Amino acid sequence: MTTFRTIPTEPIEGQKPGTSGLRKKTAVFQGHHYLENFIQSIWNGIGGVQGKTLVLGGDGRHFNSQAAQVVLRMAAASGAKKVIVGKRALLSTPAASHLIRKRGADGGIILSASHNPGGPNGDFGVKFNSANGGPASESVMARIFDATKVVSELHIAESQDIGLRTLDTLTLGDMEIEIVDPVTDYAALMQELFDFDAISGLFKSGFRMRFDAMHAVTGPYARTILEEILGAPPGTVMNGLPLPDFGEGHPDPNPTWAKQLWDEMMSDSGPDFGAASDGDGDRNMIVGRKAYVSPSDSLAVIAANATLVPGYRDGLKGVARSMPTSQAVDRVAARLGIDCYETPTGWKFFGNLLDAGRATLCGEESFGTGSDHVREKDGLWAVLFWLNILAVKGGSVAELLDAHWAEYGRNYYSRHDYEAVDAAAANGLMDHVRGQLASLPGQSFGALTVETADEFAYDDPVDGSRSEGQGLRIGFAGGGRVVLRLSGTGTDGATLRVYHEKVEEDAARFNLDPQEALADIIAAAETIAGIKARTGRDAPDVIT
Ligand code: G16
Repeated sequence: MTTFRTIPTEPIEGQKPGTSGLRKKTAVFQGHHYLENFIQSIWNGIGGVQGKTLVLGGDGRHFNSQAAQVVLRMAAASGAKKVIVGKRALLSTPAASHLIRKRGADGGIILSASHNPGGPNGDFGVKFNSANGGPASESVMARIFDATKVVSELHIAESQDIGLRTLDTLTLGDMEIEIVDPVTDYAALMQELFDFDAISGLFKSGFRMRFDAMHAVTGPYARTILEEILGAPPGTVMNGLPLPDFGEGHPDPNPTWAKQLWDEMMSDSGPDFGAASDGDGDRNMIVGRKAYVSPSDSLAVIAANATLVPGYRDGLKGVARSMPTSQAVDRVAARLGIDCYETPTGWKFFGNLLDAGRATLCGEESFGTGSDHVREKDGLWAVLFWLNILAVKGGSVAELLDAHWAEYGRNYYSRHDYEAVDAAAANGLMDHVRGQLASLPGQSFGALTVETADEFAYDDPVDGSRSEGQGLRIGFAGGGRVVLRLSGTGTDGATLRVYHEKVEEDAARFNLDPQEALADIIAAAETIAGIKARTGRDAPDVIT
């Protein structure tokens, strides 16, 4: 017999969701009523969960299991009909999105702080996804935030251990809990979209790959799909065991944090293909032997070759990219004669375009790529897309990139991150640049002349909503750009992101180091923003 309790509570300040849900230090989430207040506010903000079916899972980081128990006890106490939960409370973000859609659920809770470090001293996070399987829209998140400011009581079932270790169907009060294998449905979806015979053939021919799961949630997915189903040799997946602290690593798939993979790929005897995914499995990094593929180029290559892949054989309805993402995909869209949408940073902005059938592929410079198969970015999906293209076309990653640039030109691109900067200094820097926007056009910085300067605002073409303050952008004659924005996912001070892009049409200059190719754009950004003086940093913490 389950007992339900109503407990008085007080609003807790600062529960404002960022780019992707609420992210805080794990210890903050473990504080008195912190998690409970936020979950209750989700229920209150979405009009309750009475009679609803939800999906629940997380990336396995420290506090994942305990938090999942709290969510289940609070869903039951508020009258939810059913929760479908991954075994051991694990689900990658794209797998959760798929499950919400496949089962026609009303939404889902994903316990993850994505690529942020985990463990008792790391970060924890809670995301709420809507019935379309995607991150809840800005307006829903605003209602949830409003609810955090007035929450006064918590409804929760009495503490108990709800075993999530075996596939089973349980009840908690009147609520059904269905425990599912986290991998099965997702693997079946991948099998529908990609030519698994061609990819197996590639592995049989001796093609060597390394996939770095970074001790995060994609380990079991990658082992099942790459090694068991597609026949890649055992050991193809490295760091495949999910650990609560990600092996003390930073589960962010980029050249800095996936260093072990990076070093292997940059050696003469490296594997043919390398890839990595993040904490919750929605990001990806693609790298060939001595050939790094920037996320923006990856999106462009996928778009240009999409019809080689069974799930996309009929062509693309349109593509979308976040504003700071390079314009390489725009060139492909122009050639294909399809629309290309420019949205603010945050996967939630793609949802309407995907639902309305205006875009098939979406991507972000922050190592996110995906399509209308789910409503989240999808790390392993991108890896399989590349494998499928390579299996059909033959050749190496470097050759594929060279051929792409030869056809479309190259958009050199690099993002510089300054992490944990003093928040007042970071805001001061943004204000300083904002103050110059009106006077920048016409000014020259070395050989570069500013043509446009503004603060990006997005008018959603589907629902007409407007999102302002989405990044400062400065455009130079010839197509180069600098974009500056503050991250909405960090938990320490402020993270300044400076994005640089330059268009190169001269084939003799397609193989430069991006930092060298972008040197004049980087210098102009420094002159305009005074980054070193204002952040007190000599160099970025992370360059991607
Ligand atoms: C989240 C969002 C992405 C966004 C990224 C970086 O990714 O889902 O859409 O591009 O954060 O955001 P910011 O620049 O504000 O830090 P993830 O993988 O962390 O969920």
